[in-house]
Amino acid sequence: MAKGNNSEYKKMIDKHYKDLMKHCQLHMEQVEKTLPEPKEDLQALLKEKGISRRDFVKWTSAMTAALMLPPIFRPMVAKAAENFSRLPVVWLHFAECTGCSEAFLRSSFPNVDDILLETISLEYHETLMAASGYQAEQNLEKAVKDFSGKFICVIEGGLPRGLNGKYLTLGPKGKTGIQVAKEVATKAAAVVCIGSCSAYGNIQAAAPNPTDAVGIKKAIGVSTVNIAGCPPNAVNFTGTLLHFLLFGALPPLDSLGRPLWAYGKRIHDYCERRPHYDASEFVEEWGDKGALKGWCLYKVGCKGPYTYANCAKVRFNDGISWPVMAGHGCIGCTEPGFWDTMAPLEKPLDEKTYGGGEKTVDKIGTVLTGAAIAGVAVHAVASGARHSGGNK
Ligand code: FSX
Ligand code: SF4
Ligand code: F3S
Repeated sequence: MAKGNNSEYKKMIDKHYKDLMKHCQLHMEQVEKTLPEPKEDLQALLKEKGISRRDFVKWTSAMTAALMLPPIFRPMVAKAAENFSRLPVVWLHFAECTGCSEAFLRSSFPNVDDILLETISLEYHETLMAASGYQAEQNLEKAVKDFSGKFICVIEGGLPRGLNGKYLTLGPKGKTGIQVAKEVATKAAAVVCIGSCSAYGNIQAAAPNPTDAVGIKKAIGVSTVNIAGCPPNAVNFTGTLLHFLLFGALPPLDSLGRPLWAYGKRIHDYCERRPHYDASEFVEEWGDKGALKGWCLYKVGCKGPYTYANCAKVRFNDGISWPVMAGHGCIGCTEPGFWDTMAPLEKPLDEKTYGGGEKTVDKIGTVLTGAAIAGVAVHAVASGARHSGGNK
């Protein structure tokens, strides 16, 4: 690029981030005026849990970078974290295993993300609340009325459409999941699908899908942001809510409704076993010499080359490990329909259908990753003007 063009480009980027910062500041002032006072004092809670100021600063830097924002946004990310407990959340459960809630809540050594989740202002959460029956239903109605247009509707689980939705009924009036989802989601500021079940139907929707289960968007036609994974990573959820607190909108999404900052690259792109893949060093069967040496799991079914997610980067259980590190290939749990499309889970995909094999796999991956990167570039230019969210 010529020198003149370079400085034009720099000017354009500087202006973009200046505008974005202004937008962020205005929005955060609005948050302080319109949303309830924080229910928790984050700094006090961090201290109580043994997280130092230094660790918190490190976390805000990492989160700012993960959200693809320049370092000047770090203090704003810290502020948004302090405002986390202002955001009213209604958390619904439909057809699923509740593994998503479990994954988020079972942390023996909580990090900042886990503590943020502890502070979340849950107006309604069937697994955690004490109320049941009519009282629970009243709580839900009250939360939706009191915070209409302001609350985040978080949904775990897909919706069965068979028998007019009657495969899944809830509450004392026996409403179908579809009815409840419509009543609540249409009044929310944003709908966040936690897990591949609410995002795409997942295990309930696996062939032969006897209840005609589908994801929320397909079932009721609302835009959703999909924190895919079975279960997904808590970091991808907290980051998405922080983005909402910073800008009043969801982050840029890929064509499947997944935030690009978390799902913009393949498992295969970040994987620590990748040098072995490149050197054609494969585990041929479980427990062989290659397995002991930590070689690539492609030949025992790893679907990392076809799967978009940041598991290798953020890991699970306080950053301790992730599936491939633990010795099993990725089964593609962030992709729609993976129980069917990625099967058999412990064998490579059919070469004829998917163009598998060591060389073609990488070619396909590079093309897909190129598309994801193009999406990010568009965000850098367009997001200042258009902070709308949801997969349309
Ligand atoms: Fe689904 Fe979550 Fe898998 Fe389970 O709620 S994404 S079956 S971990 O629990 O929805
Ligand atoms: Fe890692 Fe799987 Fe890719 Fe091998 S095929 S490098 S194990 S993601
Ligand atoms: Fe799922 Fe693969 Fe990550 S199975 S948890 S996307 S490594």
